[in-house]
Amino acid sequence: MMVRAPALVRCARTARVFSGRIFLGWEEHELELVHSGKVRDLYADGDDLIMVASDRVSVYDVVLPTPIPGKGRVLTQLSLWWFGQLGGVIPNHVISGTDVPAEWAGRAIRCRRLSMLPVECIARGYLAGLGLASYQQSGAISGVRLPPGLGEGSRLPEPVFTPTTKAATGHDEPMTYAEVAALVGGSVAAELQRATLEVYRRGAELAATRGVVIADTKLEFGLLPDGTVMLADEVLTPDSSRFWAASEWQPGRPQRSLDKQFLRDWSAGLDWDRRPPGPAIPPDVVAATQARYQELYTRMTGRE
Ligand code: Q0Z
Repeated sequence: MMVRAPALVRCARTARVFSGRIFLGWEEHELELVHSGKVRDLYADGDDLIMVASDRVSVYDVVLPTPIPGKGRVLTQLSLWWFGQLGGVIPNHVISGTDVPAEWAGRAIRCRRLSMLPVECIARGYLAGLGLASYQQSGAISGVRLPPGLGEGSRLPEPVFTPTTKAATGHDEPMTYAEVAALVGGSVAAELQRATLEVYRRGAELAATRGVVIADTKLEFGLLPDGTVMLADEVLTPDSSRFWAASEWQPGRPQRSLDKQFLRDWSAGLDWDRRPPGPAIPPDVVAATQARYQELYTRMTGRE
């Protein structure tokens, strides 16, 4: 994990009382960096957390040295929009998309600190990645038998809940539903499965009306002190889900990524072993990728 000095940021959160009146003042204080991910950072601000999306981008799990301008804003605004759309499905950790330090405006979310559940909750509606590998080996994913004759990119008869472990290091391992229940208890496991499949169904259905296939998605959940299960982290962004153009979808071959295909096509032509450090991205590929993220956001939300 990358360790950085705490950021000194301006935060309008301090209430002070003078002669019976409350003043909300701008005051500088330190935020402690609690996690640094490949493309996002997580800070603590008192009891709250602030999730900050950067413009960093990864291909084949390697972060490239060149940022994609606007990517952090697009992913943050898309996630906030989905949290709003999905409020009736499950409560979420968002406190505010605007009460954040000015230097992170538009690409940070203030959220409630939850007790995170140690399960990556994945819903799959199409066969790709580890779901495809599992199907080809055993004809099943996460203990759910699938019909024969499916191939890469095939649509599943219905979405399947395919949870995995959250490994601190190394790779996440598939879990059966029974293993999730043994880990978090039967009633929480049932809620994770219900909410994961419902978020995926609603997201995929809405995306379909905009010409976008959401093949699968990974969600994270946490608990309030009273035991309420809440949706946390990011939701239905291209960093947590596979987005394909419906017009290009063709089962039986690898699908083209709606967001990262220009990066993949360009990097495939390089003499690079897909290990760090990654190569600098040329300006035309940056511009094309930036336009893809922007277009995806506008297509889904109707916003600029
Ligand atoms: C999210 C992550 C990121 C690196 C912890 N509401 C919450 N309460 C407690 N913990 C988390 C959340 Cl969202 C939490 N992550 C993932 C996010 C950078 C890692 F922005 N880890």
